[in-house]
Amino acid sequence: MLSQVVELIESKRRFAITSHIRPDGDSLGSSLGLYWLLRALDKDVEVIMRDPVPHAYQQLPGAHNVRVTPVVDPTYHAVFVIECSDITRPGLVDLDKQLVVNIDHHSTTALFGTINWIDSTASAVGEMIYNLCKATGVRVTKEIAECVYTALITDTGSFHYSNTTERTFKVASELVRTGVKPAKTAEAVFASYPWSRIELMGAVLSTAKRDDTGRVACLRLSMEMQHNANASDEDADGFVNYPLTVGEVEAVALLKECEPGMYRTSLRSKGDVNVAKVAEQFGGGGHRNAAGCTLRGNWDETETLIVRLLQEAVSHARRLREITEDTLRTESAA
Ligand SMILES: [Mn+2]
Repeated sequence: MLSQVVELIESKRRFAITSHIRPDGDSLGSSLGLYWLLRALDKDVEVIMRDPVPHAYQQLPGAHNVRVTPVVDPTYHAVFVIECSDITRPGLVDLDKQLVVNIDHHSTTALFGTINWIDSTASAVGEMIYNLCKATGVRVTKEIAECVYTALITDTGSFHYSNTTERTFKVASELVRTGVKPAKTAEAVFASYPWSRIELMGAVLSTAKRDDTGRVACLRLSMEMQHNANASDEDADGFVNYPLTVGEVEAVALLKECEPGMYRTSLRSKGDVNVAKVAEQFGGGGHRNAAGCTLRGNWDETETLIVRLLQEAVSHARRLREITEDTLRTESAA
């Protein structure tokens, strides 16, 4: 919990920070935000990642200091692991030999750390890093603010998703007061794509299909499409959200072929439709409205299966809604 993290920071001095493979806005924004926080306390600290910083986040303060390595150096007092579901997610050899501090806002995380600070009410780990500034008495500098703000806008979909709360806006407001320029940061993050993304988007969106109800949609991304577009893995980030921009669509799956017969599957939904429950059936996890898992089989049978499970999730949410409405009607009639 938070008090243990504060105590550890106060009592030790040599730290590393890491996050999952293919780091995103929250993992990098939070890691670098924590980096600047620890620097402000005169600690020895470095950010280590297995994968390089994607283009969209290279403007973050400290991004050029991220050390890309597949192995953890054995001389740290503790390693902070940011938003990882388990200890293998950073993809770092010998991480399990370190004193690990697990910091996450996903309630599905395994409690793999010696210290586990999990806050599922936080919109992003970035929000937790902001709270850590307050708890350690570190002033929120412009560097910290830019890192945390990037974490917030990426994990909340620019304040669109259901994890956006009053507190998210309060934190964002203070970050802007500290000197963050929202338009400039948004442009750096969201208008930095290569053309290969447009080509890949065309191929992926051409596979879009809806079920008979119009409430469940599915997209495919094959290895061949990725190869033809000369696209990187991160080029497809966010594609899964496009079908949700259609009013009736309540749940979406994007099947990404990572080897023949194996699909890294992203699930998204609106409102009460719980896709984390669907992902968990296949050893995956996430939030109610955003989750992921790995599926195996041929394209058609895998798509049929996931569409059926999403249809069930949509019907389940509808039934719950009807029961609640009935109860409310009965209560108001009584
Ligand atoms: Mn996150």
